[in-house]
Amino acid sequence: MTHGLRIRELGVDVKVNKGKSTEATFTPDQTGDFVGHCSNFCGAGHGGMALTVHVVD
Ligand SMILES: [Cu+2]
Repeated sequence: MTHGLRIRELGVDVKVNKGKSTEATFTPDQTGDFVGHCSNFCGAGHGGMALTVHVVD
């Protein structure tokens, strides 16, 4: 399946093509917890594909 990763508040929005890896580079300008989700509908587990990035000082 092709997946995606979107972390809106950090300006991250990448596609991850089936069988490939993708690199996302970003420089946060604020601290906090930022939730990202899969941005490409990928099947039954799609809604649970989330992660949290913790940005600390
Ligand atoms: Cu998905």
